[in-house]
Amino acid sequence: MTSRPVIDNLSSFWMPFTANRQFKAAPRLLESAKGMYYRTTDGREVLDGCAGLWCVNAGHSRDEIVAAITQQLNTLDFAPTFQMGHPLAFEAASKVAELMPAGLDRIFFTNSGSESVDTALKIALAYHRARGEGQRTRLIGRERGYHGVGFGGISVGGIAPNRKTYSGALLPAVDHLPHTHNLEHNAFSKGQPAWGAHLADELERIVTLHDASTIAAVIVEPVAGSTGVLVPPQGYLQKLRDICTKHGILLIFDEVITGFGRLGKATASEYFGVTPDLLTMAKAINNAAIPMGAVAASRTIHDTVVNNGAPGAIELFHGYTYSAHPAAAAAAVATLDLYRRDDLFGRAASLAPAFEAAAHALHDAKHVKDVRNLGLVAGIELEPRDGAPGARAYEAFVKCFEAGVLVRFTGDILAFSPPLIVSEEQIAHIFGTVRNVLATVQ
Ligand code: PXG
Ligand code: PLP
Repeated sequence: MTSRPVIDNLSSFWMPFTANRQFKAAPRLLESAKGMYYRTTDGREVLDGCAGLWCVNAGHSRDEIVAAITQQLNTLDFAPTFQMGHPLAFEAASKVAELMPAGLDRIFFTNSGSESVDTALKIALAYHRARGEGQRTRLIGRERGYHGVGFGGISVGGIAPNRKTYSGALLPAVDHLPHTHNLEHNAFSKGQPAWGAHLADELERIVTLHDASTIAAVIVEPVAGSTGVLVPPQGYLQKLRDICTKHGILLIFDEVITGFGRLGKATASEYFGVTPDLLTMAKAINNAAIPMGAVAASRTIHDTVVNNGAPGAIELFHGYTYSAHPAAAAAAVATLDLYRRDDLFGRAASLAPAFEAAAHALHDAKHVKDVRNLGLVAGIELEPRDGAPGARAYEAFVKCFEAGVLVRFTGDILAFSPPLIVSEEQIAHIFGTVRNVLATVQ
């Protein structure tokens, strides 16, 4: 049963990334959440197979995080961080820095992944300018990349519908690497596909075309999430790293989804053993309890920019009213403590084989043309319905929700990214429900 609205007017809220008319004709409303479960407004429990939007890695409404936020709001609700500070901002930054790859220990706070991406792109330009290479302004993204919805993010992003309407106003100096999705070679890969590292060599072609001296940075998601879970081919990320290093180009890993345990390590960088120069994060940084994002910059980048400023002058003209908001910072400190106390990244790593097996058990389920996975993230790609791309996955998504399991879909791909507290039984239940639902999907 689709839930009935408990309020009678759904029209004022213009919903993000939503088919508004379709949704409002048959809404799905969540009222509360605890641990692995949402509760709908009509009183049904729904198992969260996607950690909200890939963000609630410690599970919902965790007491420790709620208490920290509540106490913080009662103590210091807001404090400016422009030419002022508050202790928790510094504590949160130190705690985030501890989890970052070695050397990336300078943390700039934002309020979302989109802001983190724009911030990282701007830091890249500031760095090159500070070291006397201000002509390096070109940014390289990748087809099918998702880097949020700011003008910077959609410019380097590679999801066509997110760009089309705004195409006349995108950043002028951008190019894109090819994506790495290829079912002919890589269908049903478990973990990293064997084929495709050579696609990183396309960066050499782009560098030759524009000349290295004009290129500021390359930005990629280590595992592309939003586009439908694309796992990097073996060796691919290291090749990108090597080419960037060779040409003095900064490498940015957008870890908004992969950060904080999704792959069983604090970062994808740690998981793959490849260190970027800048790393963007958001979402699970504070279990999504309060909006927050951040950019980790290498010491070199930070020091180059900061030491280049005149004494007493602002070094980086950038920041948000809510950068390091006290409630968000309190949530981050409590969340990072919880991840450590409960070893949730280790838990994700130890669950990954069972998760992989449960996902790949659907290789012969109806409509399935690919299953792919890494850590606690998986994608199941469906054969699109003739003439109606996306309709089949949408039907599967709605039926899963009605059957008590929340999954995410994009195009005809179902995506799975449960909170890291998920149990093996719950993993089996998620994929078992999907199998049953797919059998009934047109
Ligand atoms: N970069 C990456 C890699 C992301 O995954 C963003 C930037 C933007 O973050 P904000 O906080 O501005 O949304 C993201 C966000 C989905 C989905 O359905 C994915 C995201 C957000 C919402 C939905 O796949 N990723
Ligand atoms: N627009 C106006 C008129 C503002 O005054 C400000 C901030 O002071 C902003 C936008 C930016 O808002 P934020 O700092 O929350 O990103």
